[in-house]
Amino acid sequence: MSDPWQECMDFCLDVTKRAGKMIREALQKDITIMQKSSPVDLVTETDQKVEQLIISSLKEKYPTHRFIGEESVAAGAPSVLTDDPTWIIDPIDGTTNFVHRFPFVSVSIGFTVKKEIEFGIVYSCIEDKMYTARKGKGAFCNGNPIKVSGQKDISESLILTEMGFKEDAEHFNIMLANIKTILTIPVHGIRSPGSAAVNMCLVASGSADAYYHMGIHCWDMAGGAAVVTEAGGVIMDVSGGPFDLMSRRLIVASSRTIAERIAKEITEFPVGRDDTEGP
Ligand code: LIP
Repeated sequence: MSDPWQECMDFCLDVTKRAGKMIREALQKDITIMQKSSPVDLVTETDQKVEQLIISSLKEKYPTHRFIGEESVAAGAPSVLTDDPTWIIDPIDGTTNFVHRFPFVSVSIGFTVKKEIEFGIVYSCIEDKMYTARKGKGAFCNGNPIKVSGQKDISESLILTEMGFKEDAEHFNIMLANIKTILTIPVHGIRSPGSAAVNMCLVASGSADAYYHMGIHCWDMAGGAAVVTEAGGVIMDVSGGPFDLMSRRLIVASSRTIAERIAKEITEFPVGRDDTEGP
C-alpha cells in the first residue's frame, strides 16, 4: 500500500531547502530585530517571510490541511492540535542565533495526523545538515542513517539545555538550580546550542546524550521529536510521564535510564500549554 504522507514529506523537503536558502541569503544582509513578548524574545522580518513562504507553498498544495506556525500564532492565529493533518512550523528555530550569526539556525517542520507525528524535518541551514525522519522508517542526516549514542550512564553524558532570562524570579532560580543539580551529578558537561530542534538532532546523531527544556513550544519540538524518536531516542515529559507535544516541555535522551534520571533530578516550574494560552 502506498504511503499517503510520503508525498507530503517529499514536497516539504523541497520547501524546506528553499526556506534554508532564504535564511542563508538574509544572513548576508542587515538584520532588523524586533521584540515579541520580552526583550529576549526576538523576531526578524526573515522569520516572518520564511514562514509565509513555507505556509503559502504548503497551503497551495494541501488546502484542506491545518497549520500551526510560530509567527502566525504570534500574530493571533490559533494554536490547537486536532486530528486533521497539521503542519507545525518554526521558520527559524534559533532566532537569537540568527541575529548573532551563531551557526545553529534551523527550519523545523513536523507533520501530525490524529495528533501523532508522522514525519519531521529539521534543516540546520548554516551547517547544511538536513535531518529527516518518517515514522517507522528511521532518521537520517543528509540521507545517511543516524542513531543515538545509546549511553546509559549519566555521569558519562553530555547534556543539552537552554537558559534564558526569566522575569519571574522563582522560575529563573529553579532553571539555574536545575543546571547546578545536573552539573553536580556530575556529568561530562552541559551545552546550550540555542536551537531546540538542533538540540534534538544532536541527541539523535549521538553528539549529545540528552536534552531537557521547559518553556519551549510545539513548533520548536515537532520536527526534532520525530528525528530523535526514529534515531532510537527516548522522549518524555519532564515529570517522567508521556511526552505531550502541546505541553511546552520535554526530555529527550539516548536511553530511558538517562531520561528518567533527569526527570528525577530536575524541579518543574509551570510553563502553561500551547493549546490554551497561545504564544
Ligand atoms: C528558541 C528555541 C531555543 C530557546 C528559545 C526559543 P525560536 O526558539 O529553539 O532553544 O532557548 O527560548 O524558544 O524562538 O528561536 O524559534
